Amino acid sequence: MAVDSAVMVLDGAKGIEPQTKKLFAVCRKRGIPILTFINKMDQPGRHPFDLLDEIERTLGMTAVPFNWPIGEGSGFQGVYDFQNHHVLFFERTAHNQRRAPMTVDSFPNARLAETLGDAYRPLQEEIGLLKGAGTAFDRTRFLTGELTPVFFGSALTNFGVGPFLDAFTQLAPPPGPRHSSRGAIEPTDEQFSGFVFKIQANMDPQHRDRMAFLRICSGRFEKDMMVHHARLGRKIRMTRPHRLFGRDRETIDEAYPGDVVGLVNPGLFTIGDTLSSDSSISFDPIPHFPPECFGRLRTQDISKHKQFQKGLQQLEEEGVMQIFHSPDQIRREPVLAAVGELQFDVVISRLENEYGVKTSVDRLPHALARWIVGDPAAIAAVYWPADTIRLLDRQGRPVMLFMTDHLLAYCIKSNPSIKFVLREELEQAGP
Ligand SMILES: Nc1nc2c(ncn2[C@@H]2O[C@H](COP(=O)(O)OP(=O)(O)O)[C@@H](O)[C@H]2O)c(=O)[nH]1
Ligand SMILES: [Mg+2]
Repeated sequence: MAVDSAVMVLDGAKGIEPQTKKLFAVCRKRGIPILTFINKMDQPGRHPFDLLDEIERTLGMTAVPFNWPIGEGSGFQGVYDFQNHHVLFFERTAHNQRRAPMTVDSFPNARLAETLGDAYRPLQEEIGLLKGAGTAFDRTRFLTGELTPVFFGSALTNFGVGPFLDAFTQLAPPPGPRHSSRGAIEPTDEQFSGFVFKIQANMDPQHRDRMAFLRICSGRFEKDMMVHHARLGRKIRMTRPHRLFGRDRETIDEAYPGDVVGLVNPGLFTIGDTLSSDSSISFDPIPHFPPECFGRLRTQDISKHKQFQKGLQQLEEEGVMQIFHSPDQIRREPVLAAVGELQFDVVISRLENEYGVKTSVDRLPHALARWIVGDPAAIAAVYWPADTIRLLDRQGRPVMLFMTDHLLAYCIKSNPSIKFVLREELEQAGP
């Protein structure tokens, strides 16, 4: 079943991590409902109240627990399920063997007290506190992303995952409409439409091909159908469509709204492309984050120049990072622009594993990038402060790196005749 909903997985010891916030921002922008799974309850972690509080404070979402952990770390005994009024027992031993759930309709409960021992009293108190706090589940607020149902469990030991997925299929809404140049496209619309939301190279080391992931928005997708490619302005044939699950892929004959289809990508697709049987449709662009981390990418393998360039181009097409170059030929190393620190490691390890090129990154202290738009003569005449770096993107458009908001604001103020824009603003304004 296809759904329009996201799962936020938190580490019970770490809570909200920087990448969680970024992904959350995407969901917020699109009003996608979020279910939360707090993982690793079998290990020492933070108190559940502390975690709920962090979700509410940092993400501004009401967090409503659907189950509640009993005991913590090595004393973790299971969860109390508020919906079904039963306790699911966690068993550390016995090859995942599960004890039958115990029905607990009300508290206090003598039988449960006896079963849980020392863990009973805190559970009873915490459930009392939750009842008192009185945040009830509200479907409307869930659908608008203002409220998230929260489930505690342990993925590694497959504890609480099944009940979570059951709740997910119950709660998550079916695929909704998507905004396009011609207004909302409903999943029930007859004309086929979809958009590319992800590209990945070398998914399968045996095939070494690039896969474009197409999300179907309306109509019926059929193998070998001819569709209009909005950005290229021409028709293409949908050959070799795949269904992907983890590392497995199988070819398919048809697909429906909400489904994701993998297309082997011979360089035809980029993220955000619209495919449709109606040539007048073009879906709104996919939002992306401005880069915040920059570094010069060095390689010692001079002999691998071709592989190095190919790797960089493919990783940039996937949206892993962006590549900038110096306008003069003195500094040859490209500058990587990434949304998070982790992406540098991804680039280095993928260049090595998939393209056979060893690299390293020298971090730059800069934190902001802006495209410079204006009369070329005016741009050439700008006096740039010493801490800025002048670069070009792949299309040869000028980009400046700044270390601080303060310095950027200063440059904007001293150069009223030119514009400092984000990539999104640049692309919305058209080429
Ligand atoms: N004890 C325990 N370890 C887990 C659980 N889920 C994942 N891990 C382990 O945690 C490590 C990091 O995985 P995880 O935090 O899920 O991935 P991340 O998304 O890259 O942070 C891996 O070694 C996993 O096997 C769990 O429920 N319990
Ligand atoms: Mg982790």
